[in-house]
Amino acid sequence: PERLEYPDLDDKWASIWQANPRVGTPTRGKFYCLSMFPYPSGNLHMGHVRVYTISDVLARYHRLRGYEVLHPMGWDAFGLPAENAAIERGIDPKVWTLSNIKKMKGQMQKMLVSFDWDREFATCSPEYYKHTQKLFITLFNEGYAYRAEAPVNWDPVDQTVLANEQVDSNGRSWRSGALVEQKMLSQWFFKVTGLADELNADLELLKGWPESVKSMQQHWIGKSEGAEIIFGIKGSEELLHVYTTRPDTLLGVQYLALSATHALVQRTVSGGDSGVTEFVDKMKSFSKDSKEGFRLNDLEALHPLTGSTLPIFVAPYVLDTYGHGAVMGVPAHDARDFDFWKQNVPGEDVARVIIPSSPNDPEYDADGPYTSRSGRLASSTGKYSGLSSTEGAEAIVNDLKALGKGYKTTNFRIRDWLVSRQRYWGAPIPIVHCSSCGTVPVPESLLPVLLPDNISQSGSGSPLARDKEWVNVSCPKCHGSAKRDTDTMDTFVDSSWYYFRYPDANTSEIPFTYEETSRMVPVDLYIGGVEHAILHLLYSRFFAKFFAKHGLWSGGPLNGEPFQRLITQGMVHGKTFTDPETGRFLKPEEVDLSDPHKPIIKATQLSPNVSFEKMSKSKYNGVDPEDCIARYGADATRAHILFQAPITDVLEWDEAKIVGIQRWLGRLWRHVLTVTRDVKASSITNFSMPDKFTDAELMLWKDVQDTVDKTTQALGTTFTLNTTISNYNKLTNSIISAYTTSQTATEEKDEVRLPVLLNATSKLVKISAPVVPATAEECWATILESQGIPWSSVFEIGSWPEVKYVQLEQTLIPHNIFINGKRRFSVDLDEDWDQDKITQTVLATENGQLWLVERAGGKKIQRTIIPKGQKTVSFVLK
Ligand code: ANZ
Ligand code: ZN
Repeated sequence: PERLEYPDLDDKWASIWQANPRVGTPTRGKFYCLSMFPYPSGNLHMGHVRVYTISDVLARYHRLRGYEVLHPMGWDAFGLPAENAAIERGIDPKVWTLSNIKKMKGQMQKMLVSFDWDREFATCSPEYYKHTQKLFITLFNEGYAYRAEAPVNWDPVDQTVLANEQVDSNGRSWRSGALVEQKMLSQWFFKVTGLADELNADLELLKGWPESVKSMQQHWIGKSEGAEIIFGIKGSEELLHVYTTRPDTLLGVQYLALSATHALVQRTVSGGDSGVTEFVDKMKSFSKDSKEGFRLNDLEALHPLTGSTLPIFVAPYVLDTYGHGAVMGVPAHDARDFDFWKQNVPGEDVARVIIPSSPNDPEYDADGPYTSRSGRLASSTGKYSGLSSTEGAEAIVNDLKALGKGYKTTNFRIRDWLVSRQRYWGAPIPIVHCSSCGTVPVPESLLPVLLPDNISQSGSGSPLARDKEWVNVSCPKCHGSAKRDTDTMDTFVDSSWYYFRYPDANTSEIPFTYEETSRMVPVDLYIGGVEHAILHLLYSRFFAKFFAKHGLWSGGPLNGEPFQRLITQGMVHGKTFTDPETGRFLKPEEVDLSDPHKPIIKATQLSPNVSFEKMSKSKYNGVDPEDCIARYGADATRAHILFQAPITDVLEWDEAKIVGIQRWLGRLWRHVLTVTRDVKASSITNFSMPDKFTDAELMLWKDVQDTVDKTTQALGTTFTLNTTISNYNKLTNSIISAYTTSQTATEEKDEVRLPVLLNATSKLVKISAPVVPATAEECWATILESQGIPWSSVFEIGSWPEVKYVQLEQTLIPHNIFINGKRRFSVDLDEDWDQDKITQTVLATENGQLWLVERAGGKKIQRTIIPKGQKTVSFVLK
């Protein structure tokens, strides 16, 4: 056809690909290309289109390059929205989820994404969650899963536990509107802290991760080196442990502060001290920055070195989840402690124990705390006087250690992972509670613990607890009557190990085999949203490291790290029209877009304000990928998405600009038609390259090689996918113009012979194929057919062109040499050489010596001008 019709062409090739296995044999090793699997919400959005386009282009490229590519897709299919749909619309979560998956899979196929569908799975299928449960039991057996009391959001009206997302910003239930309470429940935790040190240290191995993501992980883990110091309590045997990063300030401690949940405070409360009780109650509404405090009047702490007595406070700024929930207060050297002291003990002195090392330390402030670590210990510290902070800390900790009152230690901000959810749509925790045997894991042979069907969506407590038949079981150990655990697992558990499943997606007995996993993991390239920069990646790293430690896989070259290289793609923003008079967001149908560069508000004939913002229903700026593909085809949509921005930047989706891509595809196709018609009309049977190129052929050859080289870099190394589209465009233009010039050439040197033209055209088609697969296949098929070669796919594994400049290097092009504006002589030069090499070569010729030295009259080369593609060199002598 003269014109390619989209999306018909997409459908044509999608079905041919489906019917034909991939051809070719990998020669280069494996490439595991993974994009984060989606939650099956029901519809792909532009963000999905962007990630899957990126991963598909890179997967297709690596196959062409000869890698064994794993490019799988699945569904993160458990979670709250399915349950909400069930509650609100009475649809079975399973039915809702599966129909969403079907729809989204269809949309992905319309995008022409080449996923390995034979490895697809949904985390909500029993074949998958059986293994999630098995891994839970492995963690449990190794001491990495344990039960402890933790608070949950409790809706007192519905008598049910709420997820954080179900509590609004006023602390009310989304459903009943009741004020949500905190209630303590016994729940399951994974011991992430057990691997915190490695999770922190091994960030260093992740050279292919964005620095920003690594630093977010590092901050979340929050490793801190310090000391544990033990204070006494006057008149009691009891001890108070505090964690500090500044033992060097120990002699400046003026008080201790405790969190409300600290055992000592709790005891004072139960002892009936109404003052504390009232304060602790009030504290719930204080912010963490508040410097309020309440002094425990009956108690005094004893300093471990001096034995002096110190007041003890309850204070909201002390976190109950960090260290021991206790702080040694050093007003002189900590900003929070300083403020607290000024507010709660006004008029009292501040004991400075660290002084600046140099008199004009800019950090020193005579009226505030001195928090620098580069000072030294003041004379008031006696034997420690004059030591630097580091030396002082060490000396003090050593002395404490000798006294049994302290030691060096490391602390982490990260907490263990609470995985229990009191929800229905998740993997049931495979545990049975027996009154005689305690906590008993369900034996492997009885997995999966299936989710019961037809759970009533209303009623109190955990949904699973409502099904008495399901709950009551016999104990796997003693066969007495026992009860199932009625919690399900956090969906982050499902997504923390899914990429281990793909290499072996059809093994049914075990989650994954050691051999195949160790061969394929780590993932070579992981692409996904930056919103997963912390939890998902951290939990995944925890699982991968745990698996490596327990011999489930080799751990690979990065000490059990699962993801070698990580790309976080930017957001897609939508074109947003606002009424300049009212500031109202305008619906697309309110704007006349017949001139895409000059939109007009239909009602007022004014120009709307145009901006790009996060897509949302209220701004009427959303784009439906399915619409877009139906209108422009998958190729143009994919190319447009890549072309508009570097992959990590925000992408401003402006459909008006897609015509640029359409024009390119049109030009490419028309050119292929022209060349192949010439091929058919010619009598040539041998299309191999000639021994010697004409000048025009040489130029074209070089352009092709340059573009292959740049594309290889962009798709294989730098992932600068936006640059490839303009390179394809430029090469298309060069080829077309070489062809046109050749048609009217009068001299042999301007001719481009058909075999060379065909070769250049095929290479262009080949290197564009990862981005515009349907168009490339159509062009490729047409090229093969014109030569009478039977069809085979453009995507043959390993068929990416190698860069070959050989022919070019043998032949230099004559360049006219101008000196101060006059043409003097000519030298054969390579255009690729840099200015230095060109100058040296010219100078080395007889003419060069004559004109640039002997006849230069003592003048020197001031400037050298080498205009691209004009075969001239101009020297300016002065
Ligand atoms: C005395 C001191 C003196 C401190 C000084 C700092 C400066 P990072 O670095 O984040 O680990 N701290 C300890 N437990 C706390 C808790 N539960 N809630 C709030 N703060 C707590 O922080 C360690 C520092 O945070 C510790 O060092 C302690 O204050 C405080 F000039 O001890 B420091
Ligand atoms: Zn039992």
